[in-house]
Amino acid sequence: MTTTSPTLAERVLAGDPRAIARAITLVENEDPAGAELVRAIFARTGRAFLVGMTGPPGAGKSTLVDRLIAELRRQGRTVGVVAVDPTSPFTGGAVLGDRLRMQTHAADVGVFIRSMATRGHLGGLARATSDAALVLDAAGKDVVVIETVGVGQDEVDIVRTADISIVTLVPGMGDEVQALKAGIMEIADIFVVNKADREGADRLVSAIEANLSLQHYGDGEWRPPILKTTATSGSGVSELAAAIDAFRDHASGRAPAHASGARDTMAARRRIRGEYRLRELVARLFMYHLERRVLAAGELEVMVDRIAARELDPYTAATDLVNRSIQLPDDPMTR
Ligand SMILES: Nc1nc2c(ncn2[C@@H]2O[C@H](COP(=O)(O)OP(=O)(O)OP(=O)(O)O)[C@@H](O)[C@H]2O)c(=O)[nH]1
Ligand SMILES: [Mg+2]
Repeated sequence: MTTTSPTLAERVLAGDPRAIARAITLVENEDPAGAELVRAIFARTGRAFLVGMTGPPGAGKSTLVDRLIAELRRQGRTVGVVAVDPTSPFTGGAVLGDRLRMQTHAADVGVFIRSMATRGHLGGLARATSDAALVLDAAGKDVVVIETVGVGQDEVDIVRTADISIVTLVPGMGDEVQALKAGIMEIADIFVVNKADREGADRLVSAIEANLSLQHYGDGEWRPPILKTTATSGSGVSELAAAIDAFRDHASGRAPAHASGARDTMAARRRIRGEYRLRELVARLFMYHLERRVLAAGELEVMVDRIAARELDPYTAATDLVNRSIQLPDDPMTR
């Protein structure tokens, strides 16, 4: 038996909280050691159920997640949380807010909570949250919750990150709900109307319902339920946990009358996710290769300037870059 100390990957797999924290920092910083770590743990992932929680700023997502953690813990399940906070690079406040809001679970070894800043880089965010979720999955967390503020593309990103997408809305936007972006209607597996203690919750439920009734749901297809919650009191949270499980059973084909090959199966989603990550990574590695091995220093910037000045069109520029990287006689990618 060797006496070498366990590697970071081994410590993550053993569920060591300090190793989990370190590993997430590595992937968040796009450190090469983070890529190394993902390689080492990847085969041991895929067991956790990934829950995406999205919605407008201040909808009560973190408060709801805090209650959901309590419910899942009561059922004996371990939980990891990645809370993404796009405002923190500017204010630094909300990350702390997330910690405080979910602090109830700080002493519980069955719970690991991590806030992440987006640094205004959406592609990086999707990658970092996916990798952080992988770390928590490898560490043995049964459920991994990913909280993101819904702003534009983020809703699409969460579909690429999670097994289920929960869209949290609040009363007060009821009248505008018909203007809800089609994107949100399409990605939601469960609608949550939080702050149900406030005036207008039922109106919002009706508005979402009206919107859903315009969609066509095939035989055995999942129709997103609309749940009312009051995160501050915990009301409706056990129903939310039950709805998550019902979706999971449905998506993993355990529920009856489910059409195979449907878009809402977990396997189909995970496959799409894998493809997206592969394509995204290849694009990133290719750019990395171009910038480091093909182009002279500053050459890309010059191209960008010329495009901005309308001297060069982006199609010609991109084709030129691809051709040059392929035609290099000593191309390190093809050696
Ligand atoms: N009245 C009422 N207030 C709530 C409810 N849920 C959350 N809040 C309050 O709403 C505020 C925002 O809650 P958060 O949980 O931080 O909301 P969030 O969606 O995570 O916010 P961001 O992450 O900053 O987008 C807090 O002051 C909560 O106490 C609710 O059900 N009813
Ligand atoms: Mg929050």
